[in-house]
Amino acid sequence: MKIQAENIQDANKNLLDAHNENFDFLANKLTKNGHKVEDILNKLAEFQVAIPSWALGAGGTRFGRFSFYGEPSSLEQKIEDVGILHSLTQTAGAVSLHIPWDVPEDYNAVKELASSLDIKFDAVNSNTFQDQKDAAETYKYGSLSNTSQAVREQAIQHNLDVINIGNKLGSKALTVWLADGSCFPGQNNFQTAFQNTQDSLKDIYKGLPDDWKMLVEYKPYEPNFYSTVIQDWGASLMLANECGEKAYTLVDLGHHLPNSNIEQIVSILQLKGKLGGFHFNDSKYGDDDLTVGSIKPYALFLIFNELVYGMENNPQNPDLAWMIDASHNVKDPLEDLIQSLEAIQEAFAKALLIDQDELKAAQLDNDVVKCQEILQTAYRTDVRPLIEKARLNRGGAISPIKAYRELDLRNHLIDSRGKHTIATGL
Ligand code: PSV
Ligand code: MN
Repeated sequence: MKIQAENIQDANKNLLDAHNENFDFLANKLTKNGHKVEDILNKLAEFQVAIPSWALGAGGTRFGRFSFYGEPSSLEQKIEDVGILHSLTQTAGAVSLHIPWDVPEDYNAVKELASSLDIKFDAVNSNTFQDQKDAAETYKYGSLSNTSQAVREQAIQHNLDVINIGNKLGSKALTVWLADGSCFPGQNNFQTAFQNTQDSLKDIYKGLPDDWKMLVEYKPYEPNFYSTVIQDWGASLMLANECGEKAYTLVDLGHHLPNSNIEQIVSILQLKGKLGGFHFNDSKYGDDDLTVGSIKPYALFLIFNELVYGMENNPQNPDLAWMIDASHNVKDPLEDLIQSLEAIQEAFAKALLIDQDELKAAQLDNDVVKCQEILQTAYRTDVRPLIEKARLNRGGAISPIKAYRELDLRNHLIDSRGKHTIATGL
């Protein structure tokens, strides 16, 4: 299903006058305060976030899964869903595939479909956290860290296969997230597990094409509840450094213990040129996989402040692979993703309003109050008209959620796909 430009224009009609009024008011105010509104709009338009192929269906929890029906049951349908998101928001111009959930059957057809919807293939994700049908070895006690060489070899080969699949689609990065760890003290030798992981990653790295990156994701707990082999950014950075210059750390917002200072982590990684990717979500307690910005929008803004600083001041750090990484059980996945995209754009736009020179001067003066005022003045600005304008300029919806509902898109998907389809994924 493809949304026509006229459908979006129709949905925009009733909102256009109010949008123009709000935008003019904000643009005047920002211009008077020395901001370059056109530059901000361009940066917002350029900022594209990958949608993970597994997030288009109901993710659920281990206690249950409640579908919104009409879920995509093939990779093509998943790409069509990303197409819907991208048409409405103009921000979801990439998809991040999880293998083996989404191995293409017809590469050319999949590539053509994606390019017709203006969607690129971002990082490909390997999966050694689940056993695959007919696999010779089990990952029950770990994959790249396993004490068995045969298991490690199977997991290494899987990652090489994923690189191969990504290569055929035009991806340029492999994300490795390991569930490896232990549930009970004494179960694992920490050093052996870490060393095995290091050696396995090096073997994968050898198969990485020259223009690719390897992104090493960390997570403190879950599914293992006592220890995780790559539990934090320090472990990830050590592994990346050992592998080589094409290996980077990937930060997932939800993969921190409560109250961790994530903005400081991303800042230092960028200084060292080692931040490769970022997964967006939100959480109240742990890796709760909630809609971006739904719990701690100020923390997200502070993270974006550092990301923007890094993007402007750290040429040693590469462009980042951005991806939403959240699960859905009580919301329509597409609506949830729209809300996440909106929250990301909002935090980004607010961070762009921070006058970095003024902040630097206040920091040099040790004017702590002024520093806080500068950040919070930006944070308190209602930037939604800017985001609307950036979308509108590219043919998107003023309000993607309203348009999605007005166009009755979920029901159209149910009509064309059926009610009880199930998307592969978690
Ligand atoms: C693990 O919790 C994770 O954040 C990794 O990025 C996975 O690829 C994704 O979620 C889906 O399991
Ligand atoms: Mn993640």
